[in-house]
Amino acid sequence: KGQRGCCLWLTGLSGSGKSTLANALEVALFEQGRHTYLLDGDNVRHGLNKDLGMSDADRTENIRRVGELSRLMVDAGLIVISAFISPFRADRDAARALFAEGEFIEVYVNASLGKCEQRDPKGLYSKARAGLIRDFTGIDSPYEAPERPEINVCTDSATVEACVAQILEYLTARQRL
Ligand code: GGZ
Repeated sequence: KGQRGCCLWLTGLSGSGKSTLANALEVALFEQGRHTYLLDGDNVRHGLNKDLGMSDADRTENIRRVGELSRLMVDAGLIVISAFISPFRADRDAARALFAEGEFIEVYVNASLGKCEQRDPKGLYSKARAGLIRDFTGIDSPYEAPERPEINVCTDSATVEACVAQILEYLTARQRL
């Protein structure tokens, strides 16, 4: 029962905690005996999408391909965790449209720009502020926050463990675990 695939789509600013949460979530799901796959910029932008940059059009194409790839992996029965900034609402909605009802679970990794910039784990915000990186999300490229995400995790205030628990509870309540 419940061994169906689904796509947990993590959207949020750079430094919001998508990767940290995605990794912790993968461990928790593994402990539940579920087969998962984590898609993120690190394994997609160096291979499948290495022809794409950070322009609006390239981000749209990045998300379109990742949506299609997630769809195929969910067909194979996996729980796919797709962790991309995915700044445009229309692109996330187009990915959602590839899935059956309940299969696409939008998780807003909700952290204020101020906190993300404070953390700046890779020093990218300071480079963007200095004009060394252009089209940086939140600085000179937009982020359209989800209006009705299935799950909203506040990584400003909640621990990683609490955010993982919140997502597992959602999956359990929807009989996805
Ligand atoms: C935003 C950028 C940029 C620009 C490089 N804007 O936090 P990170 O470092 O590790 O992850 C970010 C990643 C963004 O790739 P995505 O595929 O998630 O973006 S999108 O969904 O918009 O297609 C960030 C780094 O790449 N990075 N330049 N200009 N983030």
